Amino acid sequence: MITFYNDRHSLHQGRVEMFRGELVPCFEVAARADRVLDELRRRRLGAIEPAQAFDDAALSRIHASRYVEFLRGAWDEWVSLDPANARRDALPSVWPVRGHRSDVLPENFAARMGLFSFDAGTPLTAGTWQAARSGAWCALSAAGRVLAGERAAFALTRPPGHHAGQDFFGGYCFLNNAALAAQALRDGGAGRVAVLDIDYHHGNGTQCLFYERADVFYLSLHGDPRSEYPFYLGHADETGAGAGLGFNLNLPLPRGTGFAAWFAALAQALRAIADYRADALVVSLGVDTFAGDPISGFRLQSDDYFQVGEALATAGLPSVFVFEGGYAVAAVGINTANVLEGFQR
Ligand code: SP5
Ligand code: ZN
Repeated sequence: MITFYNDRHSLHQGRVEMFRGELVPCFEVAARADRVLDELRRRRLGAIEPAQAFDDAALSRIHASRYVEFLRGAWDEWVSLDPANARRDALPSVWPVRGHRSDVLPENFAARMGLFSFDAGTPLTAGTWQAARSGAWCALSAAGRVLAGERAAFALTRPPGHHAGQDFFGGYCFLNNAALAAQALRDGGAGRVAVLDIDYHHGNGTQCLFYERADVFYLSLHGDPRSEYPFYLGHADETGAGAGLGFNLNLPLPRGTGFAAWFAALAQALRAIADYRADALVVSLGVDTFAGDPISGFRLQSDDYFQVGEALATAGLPSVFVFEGGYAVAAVGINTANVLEGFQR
């Protein structure tokens, strides 16, 4: 399988995220992508290429222009507030809630940070924009290669994407790489695209983007949002709206779920994709379902991921894999490569 590797990912280096009233070291670190790259090379799983470049208009198929503009200039604005900010991550600390206005763009930088985000766990750093943009290019390049006839392609990038929405960042995500890939597949001629999200966390950004659309079916297996991040979306009764009614499937699972129950839910999602008669598949490939993940609660073992890949291949669809979460750094390369190797068996 061809991999598009984001060779600028390490320009995004968060120092700290807010957790229980404290700033703690980031879980989403550059070594994650490095370990996956190492493992793909070691196993010779296929060609590894850098992305081709796209202009920012390509991002506007998914993201709001004022959000893209904000991200592009955010770091310089942050440093212009105080030169000492160059040594600090930018984190939001104020947000609009129900009844507040989002139509008036605040002049104040902190107020705009909050308008365009939903948590204080997602630091914006000096190279965040460059890294995220070049990651989006990986997803677009992978979609392009699949449209050109490749069976499958992998976008190996960080920061991840599935929590990012049309105009918000959060959950370590800024640009929604999987959504960009899905839209590129649609724009390139795929009539119906399924986005299957197997990250531990519900992809609230992706769900929001496609909730009222019938041409992109979002399906997700994740920790039950009643107790797990991102909390406010991902329940089983969210089935789509308007033209998209019936084209959103959430399969929340309790913390502690092991492989057998998780795999049964995967089989259910794959049956729904077959019934939908999708033309192409995007997989939001998070491996934070691993038993050793430091921030998650499922119990998958490294060898289980081979079967995950084999099951995904049974869909028989042109497929774009997009790297999402997975924070057990020592195992993230093995687990991710096991999925891709299983897919190719
Ligand atoms: C892409 C992705 O997987 N994003 C996940 C974002 C999760 N952010 C909240 C993390 C909460 C950290 N909890 C620490 C528990 C330490 N025992
Ligand atoms: Zn996750």
